[in-house]
Amino acid sequence: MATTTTIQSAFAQDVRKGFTAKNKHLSSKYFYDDAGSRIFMEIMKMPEYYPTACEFEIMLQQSAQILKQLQFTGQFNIVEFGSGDGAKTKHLLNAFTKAGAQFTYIPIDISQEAIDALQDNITAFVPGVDMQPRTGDYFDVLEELSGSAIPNLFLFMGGNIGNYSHDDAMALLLKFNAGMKPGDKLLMGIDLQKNPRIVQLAYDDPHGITKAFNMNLLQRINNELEADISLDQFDFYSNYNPKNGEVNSFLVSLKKQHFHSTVLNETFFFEKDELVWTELSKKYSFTGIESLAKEAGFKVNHNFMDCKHYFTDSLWEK
Ligand code: AVI
Repeated sequence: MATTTTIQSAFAQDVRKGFTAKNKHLSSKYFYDDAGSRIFMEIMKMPEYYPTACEFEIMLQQSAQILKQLQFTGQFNIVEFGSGDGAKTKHLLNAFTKAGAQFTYIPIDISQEAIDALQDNITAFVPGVDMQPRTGDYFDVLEELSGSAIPNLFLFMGGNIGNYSHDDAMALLLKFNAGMKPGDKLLMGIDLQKNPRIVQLAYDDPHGITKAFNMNLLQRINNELEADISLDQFDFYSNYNPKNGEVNSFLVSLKKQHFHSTVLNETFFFEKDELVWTELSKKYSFTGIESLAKEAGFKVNHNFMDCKHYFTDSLWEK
C-alpha cells in the first residue's frame, strides 16, 4: 500500500508539540519572522525597554576600553551572533576603527531583512569597514573560522542569553566555547537584576507593543499553518519574579475555544484562561554570571556596565 509522508517545518512540529502539551508553550525563537523583527525594533525604541539604551551607552562610551581589554595585536575578526540592525554595534566598530584596529566584521542573523538593514546602517556610519555578513546558522560560521589562527571577538549582545533556560544557555555556551581557541573573547550582553518595577514595566509596556510581539506568534500560525485563530480571543500576560530573576511571558485564552490548522490537519483546544508560555527573559546577578562563565569554561575578564548598572556587556575569555 502506498503511503504519503508530509515533511513539516520545525515551526509546524513545535506548534503541534507545544499546543498539545499539558502546559502549552511555544518558543520565543519564533517571534522573529520579518513582521516580528519589525515589532522588536519598535520595542527597542520604547523608553520602558531600558536594555537597548543601556547597551547603547556602553558601546558609545566604553568601546575604546573594550578594545584595550581584548589585548589583540594585529588583524582580528568580530563575529556577531544575531546582529539585528547594528544600531549599537556600529559605535563599537566606529571606536575600534578610530583607534586603528584592523578587523573583519562578520555579522550573522537569521533574518535577511535584518542583515540588509544592518549593511546599510554600518556602511553609512563606518565607511570602509571590512564586512562579510552571513544569513543562517551561527555554528556553520564558527566551524568555518575554527581552522584560522586569527583571533576572534564573538559578540552575543542585547541580552539574548536571558532568553535561554539554564540548560539551554549552557548547551549554547559550550558550543561557542568548542568553536573558540584559547585567547578568543566573547562579549555578551546580560541584563542585570534590579528594582522589580523597572523590569516589570519593560516587559508589560503601556503601549501594547510587547503584547503585539507575542500576538504575532498567533498571526504566524494563521499565516504559515493556515489556521483560523481569532487573535482578539487571546490576551498577553507577563510577570517578573525578583526571587529568581525570571520574566515569564504568556498568551492567555480568553474563552474555551479551538482553532484548526489545515497544514497540520489538526484542531487545538483551549480552556478559558489557559496559558501558552512564550518567553523566558532571565536577569542575572554577578555571582550568576561568574558561575555561568565558569561552568561553560570561560574566565570573566571585565564587566562593562551602563551608569545605572542595569545591564552589563560581560567580556569572557576562553
Ligand atoms: C531579544 N531579547 C533579549 C528580548 C528580551 O528582552 O528578552 C526579547 C523581548 N521580549 C520582550 N521584550 C523584548
